[in-house]
Amino acid sequence: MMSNALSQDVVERIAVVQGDITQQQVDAIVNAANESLLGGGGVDGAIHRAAGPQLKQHNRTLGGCKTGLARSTPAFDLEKRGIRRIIHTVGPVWSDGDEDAPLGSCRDDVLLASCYHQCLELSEAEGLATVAFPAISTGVYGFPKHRAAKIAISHVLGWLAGHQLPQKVIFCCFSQEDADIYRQAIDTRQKWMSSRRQR
Ligand code: AR6
Repeated sequence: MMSNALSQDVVERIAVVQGDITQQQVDAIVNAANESLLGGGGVDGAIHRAAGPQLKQHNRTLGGCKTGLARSTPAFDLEKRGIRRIIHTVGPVWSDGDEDAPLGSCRDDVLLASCYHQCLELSEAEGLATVAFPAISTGVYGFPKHRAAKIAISHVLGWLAGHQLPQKVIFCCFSQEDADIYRQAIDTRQKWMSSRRQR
């Protein structure tokens, strides 16, 4: 998915912010949901509270969502804040593999990358220009944070290199520590890209 020809323009289409995803000024927010799509704790709980009870009522009609897939819904009460859609995706539960194994070598990596891919595809199909992602699977689902950030960044940059939409992707981290992990991963990626360009 990653292209060696990634340009600075693509890197400028991503941003890291620290905060509550329900407060972001974007067209769509991604929810780290569970397979029921009926709400839970963490970011899922925050999004359901902010969107209001209609979201749960609507999601009852969807019949759930498998791990690695995504579903788009209206944003209900969040529309007042300018958010048009909520894209619900179900990340993998980290299955205690070797967190230092090469990236992409375990099923959980593939499923997590699939979550990003599905959300980006839906964003493009729905004409959404700005999308905010939480750090999917890195809370209750226990995915190692650095590993998840590398997968998220690599996959999103790869997508943006080949697609006009979304125009901008925000990685919305709840804690400063998580935001630093993303910034460090982007920095490492940029250094790697410029070293390849100089060869
Ligand atoms: N805004 C942005 N990020 C947040 C927010 C928020 N308001 N609240 C938490 N986070 P988690 P998972 C961060 O556990 O690991 C739910 O119960 C949090 O700090 O929400 O994919 C679902 O129903 C962490 O970095 O999602 C599922 O059962 C990240 O969001 C299960 O948890 C993800 O943490 C999904 O687990």
